[in-house]
Amino acid sequence: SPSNPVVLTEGVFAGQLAIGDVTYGGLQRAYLEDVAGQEQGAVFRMTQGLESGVSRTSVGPDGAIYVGGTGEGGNWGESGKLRFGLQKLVPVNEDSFDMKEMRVVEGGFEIEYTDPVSDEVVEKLADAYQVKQWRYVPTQQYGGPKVDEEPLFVTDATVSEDRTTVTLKIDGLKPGHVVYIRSPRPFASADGAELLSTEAWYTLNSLPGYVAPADRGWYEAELAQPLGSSSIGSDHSNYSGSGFAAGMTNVGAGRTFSVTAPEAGTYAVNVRYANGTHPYPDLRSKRVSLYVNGEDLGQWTFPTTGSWKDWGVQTRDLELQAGANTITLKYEDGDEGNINIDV
Ligand SMILES: [Ca+2]
Repeated sequence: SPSNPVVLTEGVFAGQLAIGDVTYGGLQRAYLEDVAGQEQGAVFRMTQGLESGVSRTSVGPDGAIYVGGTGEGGNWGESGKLRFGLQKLVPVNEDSFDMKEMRVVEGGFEIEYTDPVSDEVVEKLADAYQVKQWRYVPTQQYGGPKVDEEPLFVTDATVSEDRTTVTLKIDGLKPGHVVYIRSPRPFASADGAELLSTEAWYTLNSLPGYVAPADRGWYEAELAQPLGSSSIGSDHSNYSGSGFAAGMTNVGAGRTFSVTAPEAGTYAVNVRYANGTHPYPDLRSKRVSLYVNGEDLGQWTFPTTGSWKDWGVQTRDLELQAGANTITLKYEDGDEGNINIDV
C-alpha cells in the first residue's frame, strides 16, 4: 500500500520518485518517462527493513530522505516492528550497483545500470533476464485480479559500448500490461558488486511501434479509450483479444475507438457485443449513444444475445474521413447502456 511519493533531488537517482509503503518498512523507487503522451515507467525496490511502515516521506534540505512511521498497528504495520518512527536515510555505499532506468523502445526495453556490467553478464546477456507480463482488471473494490499472465522471451540482447545499458528485444509485448523483468544473481558490475535489486516492474501503457489488431480488420474494445466506469472484463468466454469492455453500468461509461480509414467514404462498421438476458422482454434490447468524430448520431440498438457469453454483431454504415477517426459508444441519459463490447 503506497504512501506519498517524493521527487529525489540528489544523487544518481535525482529526478526519480521514492514511494513509501505503509504495510512494510520500505521505499520503492520509480523511474518515469513520457511515451507518446503517456506518463509511464518502472518501479524498483529501493530499501526495506525500516523501523515501521512508512506514512510520510520527505527530502530534507541536506538531500537526505526522512521517513515517518505510520503510528498504527494492525493491517497498517509490520509485525515485530515499531508502530512509530522517524528515520533519516543517506547513501552509505558508493559502490552499490543497481538498475537506474528502464526505458521502453520499439520491440523491447533499454535497462541502464549505475555501473558497467561484468564480462560474465555480457557473455550470458540474453539469458540473464526472465520476463513476464500481465494486467489487472479494474474493479470497484480495493484492488482487482491479476489476469492474462504469460512468460515472454528475450530474442536479442545487446550491450552499449560503455556497458552501462542493455537493450532487450522481447517478443509479444502488449500495451496495457505490466512487464516484469528479473535478473537473477550472479549479475555483477565490472567492479564485482552484485545487483542490489534484481527486479523491475514496468507499467506499459504505450508501446512504441505497436501494431494494434486493427491490421486484422478490427479493434479490440478493451484497448479502446475507456470513458466513465468502463472496465476490462474477461469473466465471460468467447471473446477476442484479452477481454472485453465491461462496466457500462453508469451514465457516462463507454469506449472511444481510434480508427483509421484509407480514404473518405461510407464504411460498414461492426460491433461485436453481448447483451445478457433480462426478465422483461421489453427491456431486453439496450440502446447506446453513438458519436463519430464528435458528431452525435443518436442511439444504436443492441438486441439481446441471450447470455453474456453469446456474442452478436450489429452493423451500421458510417461516414468516415480519410485518416484518423473516432467512434464512441457511450451510455447516456435516455439509453439503457449495460452491454459488453468485444471488438
Ligand atoms: Ca476483445
